[in-house]
Amino acid sequence: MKKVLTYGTFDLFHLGHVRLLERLHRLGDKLIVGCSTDEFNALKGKTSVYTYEERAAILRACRYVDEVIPENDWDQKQHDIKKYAIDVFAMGDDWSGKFDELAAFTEVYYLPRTEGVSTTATKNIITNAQEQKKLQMKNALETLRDLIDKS
Ligand code: C2G
Repeated sequence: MKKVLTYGTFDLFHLGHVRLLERLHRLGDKLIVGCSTDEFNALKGKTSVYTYEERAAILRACRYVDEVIPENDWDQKQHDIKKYAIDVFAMGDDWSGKFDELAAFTEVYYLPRTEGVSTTATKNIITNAQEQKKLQMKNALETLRDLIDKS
């Protein structure tokens, strides 16, 4: 059984995550995903909308994921590769070259990211929609105020 390992925050699960996990799933027979804990996210300088439990549950619901483990720190990869007898470690290529030292223990790949989608972009879409709504409400109130002044 060929086992594949990857890590990430996977907040606001989107098509970029799905496409990566699908390709990783195709690289072997079992895909294990190290999901960054909330504490490790803080170390990465990231805050996520969904908690670790929520992000891990969403990952477990993904057809391409066989097991989810917590990612607590930068240094657990080598240990996990041995513990789970990993054959392939892979990440999106925004990490290209960052984990080459793991080639001493397993195959290492960096797969092209899916362009045009990201957790940050998803957050911006929601923020922009909220700003748009506020503007519409403000305009409606001004129109109403004008009507009242004229009546
Ligand atoms: N990804 C992708 N395409 C996107 C967005 C993300 O292929 N449009 C990939 C990233 O390259 C990464 C994975 O999806 O391999 C998870 O991305 P993040 O949740 O942003 O994880 P990250 O913060 O990169 O954490 O120790 C490794 C870190 O935990 C990786």
